[in-house]
Amino acid sequence: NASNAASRGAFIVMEGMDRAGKTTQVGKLRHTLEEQGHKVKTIRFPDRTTPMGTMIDGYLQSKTEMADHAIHLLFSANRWEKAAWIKEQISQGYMILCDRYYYSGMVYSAAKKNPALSLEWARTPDVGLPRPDRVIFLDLNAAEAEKRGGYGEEKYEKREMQENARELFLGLAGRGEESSDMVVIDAGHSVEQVASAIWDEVMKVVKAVETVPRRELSV
Ligand code: Z5A
Repeated sequence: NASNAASRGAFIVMEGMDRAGKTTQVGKLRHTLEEQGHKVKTIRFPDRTTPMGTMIDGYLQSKTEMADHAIHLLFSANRWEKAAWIKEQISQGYMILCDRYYYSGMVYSAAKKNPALSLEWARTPDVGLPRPDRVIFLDLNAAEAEKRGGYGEEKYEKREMQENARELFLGLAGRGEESSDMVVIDAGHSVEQVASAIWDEVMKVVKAVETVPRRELSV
């Protein structure tokens, strides 16, 4: 109802490629929002601290093997573990800044090009999760990302996987709910320039949530 909508926080997701600056920008955005008097909490996926997160961490570090569908469902379950918490914080008026969410879930699994694991299949287990008020996709090509320190040792940190994932991310701009939720920001500029472009978007959302109720992801 309108009174709940008036006091709720916004749910803002930062998405992007490896090294695009998601963590850096979540930190800066938190600072700016807090300076303006907002209550803020941050969260990141995968959340490697939970039992499911521990299994995901083992997989990403190539310590364990898992079927593509099984690891996909674990990433989704890891979000479901936090769904009630996210709803609760938003209803208490907290701005939630989330470093990666179901967009990464869809895109990295589909980027494996397993014919039995389409983008649409990959989205299904996340239906019903809290829907973001805005998803900021920090766009950076693989060559630029590599200049920021080269890839590490984790499973998906390979040029081909990153390029497939980027193409799929950009394609989400034309897909259903994602097309209205996602905004693409060029992450190839200075930290300050990117932060300023993000703030322009977030300002609009902070205003909009005063009248728009929280929603869930639908099919
Ligand atoms: N994954 C999945 O498959 N399914 C899922 O459902 C989910 C995730 C949720 C681990 O993610 C993997 O999980 C990931 C997707 C998959 N695999 N890949 N690739 P993660 O979030 O734990 O790891 P990450 O994305 O690789 O984090 P990251 O490398 O830390 O990236 P970042 O947060 O975007 O970047 P950063 O730490 O802010 O910055 C990286 C460096 O660049 C750092 O030295 C900064 O100082 C520098 N930087 C930042 N901004 C700039 C600018 N503007 N200019 C120059 N340098 C900059």
